[in-house]
Amino acid sequence: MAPLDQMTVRVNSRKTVRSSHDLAVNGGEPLFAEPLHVGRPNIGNHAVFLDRARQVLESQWLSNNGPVAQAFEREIERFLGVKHCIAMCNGTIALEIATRALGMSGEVIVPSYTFIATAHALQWQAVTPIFADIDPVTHNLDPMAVRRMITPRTTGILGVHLWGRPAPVEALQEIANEHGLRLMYDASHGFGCSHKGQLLGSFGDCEVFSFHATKFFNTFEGGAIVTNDDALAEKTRLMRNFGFANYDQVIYPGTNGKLTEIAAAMGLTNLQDLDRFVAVNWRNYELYRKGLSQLRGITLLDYSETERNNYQYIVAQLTDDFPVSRDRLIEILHAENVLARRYFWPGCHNMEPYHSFYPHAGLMLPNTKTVADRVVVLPTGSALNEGDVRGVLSIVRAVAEG
Ligand code: T4K
Repeated sequence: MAPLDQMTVRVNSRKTVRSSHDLAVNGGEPLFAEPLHVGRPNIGNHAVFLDRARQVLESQWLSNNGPVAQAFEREIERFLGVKHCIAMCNGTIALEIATRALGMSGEVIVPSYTFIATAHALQWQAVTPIFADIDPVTHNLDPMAVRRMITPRTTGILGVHLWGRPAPVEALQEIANEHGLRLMYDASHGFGCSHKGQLLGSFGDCEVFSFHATKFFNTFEGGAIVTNDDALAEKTRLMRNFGFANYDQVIYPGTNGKLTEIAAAMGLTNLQDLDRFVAVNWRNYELYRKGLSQLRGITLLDYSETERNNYQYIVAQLTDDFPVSRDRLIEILHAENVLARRYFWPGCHNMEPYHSFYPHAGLMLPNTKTVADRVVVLPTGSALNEGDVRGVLSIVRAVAEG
């Protein structure tokens, strides 16, 4: 097989990209006939899912912690090696319920460089998100920055395992212990990823997953709180179901965070295909890694070779010697039907209502700005084949080589 940089890509049979002259942004048709998305769902065996869906329909039991949702929870507990999984209708509600169940109030320290739901979940619980800066290498919370943001009103830390790479769990636990803070993790990106050999899910007081369609592992929409704390598990189960303690007795102002049976059926099905999803993501990641390593001005965020990873995000970063700006690269890729994303630009602190609340928050977040201005997330997942990845690389190479 020809080395990557010598391959001619024919994704759209009428077009190849060998140099910047071939780019659609300069006129002409896109390399890809159909859009390549960041976030195309990984979907397990259709026949297996349809069989489960038929059983759900025949059972006439569709929701309210039904047998499929319960089976799904037990499978997640087994897979993650955690005592309790409380499945939810999505990751955002799971974050809100966890925030409330942990008794977080006042201020909670959180990265600004994350999906907006992390901050919004706190805000919806009338908790003020206080944005701390990240480490520019790991993209995760910088423990020193967390320390700087602690005030007498701080009650907790909400860390994020961004891109599925573990937050600095030991350092954050130390800070939490020192200051008597609650510690939870937004593990939305981290399903199937490990830290020192232990799958994410057991760190802090609890961890929260998103099983949204665009995640490595999905239940259409869904999420979960996972914890080893029996009392917290009981409390969050209560909160998930309106505060019903039993058939007709309500003991808490709960909400509705339940996962449907059909969503759980999707989850059970996709769990059976996790290894395949990882294998495809890893193949794509390796192709991107090799292809981008040959180019000037662009690097790929790497995943530890000694840990388990889901390789869900292909995170490229531009350096100053890349010939065009990050936004121009995105424009060029979009013209070729490669819908690359600038996650998580411009940082939560620059979005509303946070920007109006703290217009000067950016002064404490220099690394957040640097990283948010340089990142380009490229498509991957089971919807892409090798030729697609090579096609994306041919575009980036044409831009990099001018
Ligand atoms: N915390 C973190 C750190 C998160 O990343 C997220 C979610 C949450 C919390 C909240 O969890 P959930 O409440 O969502 O369970 C997407 C997702 O909607 C969002 O779930 C995710 N993070 C975020 C990182 O990405 P958008 O607005 O950037 O993209 P979206 O949803 O428009 O989808 C991207 C592309 O994927 C689409 O243009 C097309 C494709 N797509 C999408 C869907 C839904 C498909 O091909 N099929 C589909 O079914 O937010």
